[in-house]
Amino acid sequence: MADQVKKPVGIMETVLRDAHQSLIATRMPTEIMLPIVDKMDKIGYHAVECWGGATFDASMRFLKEDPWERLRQLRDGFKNTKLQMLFRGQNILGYRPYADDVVYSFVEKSVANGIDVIRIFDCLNDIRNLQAAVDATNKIKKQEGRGEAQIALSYTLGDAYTLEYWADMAKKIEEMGADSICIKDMAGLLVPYKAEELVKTLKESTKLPIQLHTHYTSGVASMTYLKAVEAGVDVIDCAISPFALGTSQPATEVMVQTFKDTPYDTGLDINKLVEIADYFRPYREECIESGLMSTKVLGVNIKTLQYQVPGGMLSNMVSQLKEQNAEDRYQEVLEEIPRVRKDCGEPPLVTPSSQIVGTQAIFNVLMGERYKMATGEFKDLLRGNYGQTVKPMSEEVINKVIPGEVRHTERSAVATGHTEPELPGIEAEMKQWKQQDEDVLSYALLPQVATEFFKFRQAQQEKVDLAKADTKNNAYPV
Ligand SMILES: [Mn+2]
Repeated sequence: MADQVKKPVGIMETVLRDAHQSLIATRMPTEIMLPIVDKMDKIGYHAVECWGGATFDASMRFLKEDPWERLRQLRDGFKNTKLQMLFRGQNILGYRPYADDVVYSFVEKSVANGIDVIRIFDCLNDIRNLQAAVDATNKIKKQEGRGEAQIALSYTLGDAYTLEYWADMAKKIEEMGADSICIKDMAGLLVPYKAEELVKTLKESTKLPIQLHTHYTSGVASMTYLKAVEAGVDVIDCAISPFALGTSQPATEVMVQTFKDTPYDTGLDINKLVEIADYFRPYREECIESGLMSTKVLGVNIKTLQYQVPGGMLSNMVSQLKEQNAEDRYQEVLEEIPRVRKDCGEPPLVTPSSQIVGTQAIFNVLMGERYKMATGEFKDLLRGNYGQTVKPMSEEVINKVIPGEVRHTERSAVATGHTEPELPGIEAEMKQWKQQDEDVLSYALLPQVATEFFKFRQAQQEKVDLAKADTKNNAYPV
């Protein structure tokens, strides 16, 4: 191998975002992250992923933390390492399409508070829903010299998803002005030899760097990375070992050692990585002890490959069935999911399409008649409000669920009527809570969760102020 040209593979570390999202429901607080940031900054990672929809939601909802403040603190510590975030296209970090002014503002504030790379995906792979976020990132890059747009293809299986389909997508992404492409295999469906084929095809179709993101859920992920790296993939997403495997990513140290002394040698120092692992191990033990990390997420779940259902969707499904006292219908629902997916145009299963398809499958099974009832979100999907699917939807299902209704063919923001600037109205609605510009965006994405958080923040501040108050002179410090 010595005479081969060196092509070091980059490692993106996911422990501060996807790894804890996948293993402990996104509950890692900032205080666990900060003490190790300095050491992580000296590793030489391609990037560290630290922000996204779930981290944004969980930090306000459960941890009572300001996600923007977390980002600023991480930025302060990471002096040499790029920080990366995940972005749901026109849905930003939320669950509905927003007008373009919100997308532009969110991208601007993300970069201003510390993000370098924005990974943008759409749950239907309708790339029209990615354009505003890519343009917004390129605008900031021009102004600030910082900010990269990475487009993620939501990887999935089905008749429509041929190598030609992915090659064509890669070309379109390059034309859109993205800086790199990610194959986002959120369910762990990409098996090793298919990965080799796919990476080779993408490499022939585009000059953009290719990054691979997968989950260990189905047990094949390390082998998938091996074949993908041999086929020329540029960066792989990994998690430090205490937060790796199971529904998370392959372990960073394992991949580093795998490629050591090969042309793909990452150049990362295993001894330094061991120190990072040593730091996170006691926290992992704590999470297992408290039940936050369940053994259910740690093994191999072969149903993922069998039914092509992402791990997170499986656990959601189980808890939804539990609530209905219908856990015994699990197998039926599992078999219904691919049928519902076919009916609505065979979309990838990723937030929010995964929840939409999963919940509808549960309805279909529990009601004893398919589409006797449909969720509002499922109707919206049929109406074209999320954008266009690759395959046509079932006319029969459309006629049953939304008979006679208008169906849209535009990109999601236009289909749902979000064509006028939204921010002024949103700001007017929440101005009593505003302490920083970023608060308007938090409220825009999660109005209820943000309001609860703002109330909590205010209560905390008033308590602090009271303690500081100079009661003798009836004066407060300024
Ligand atoms: Mn993921």
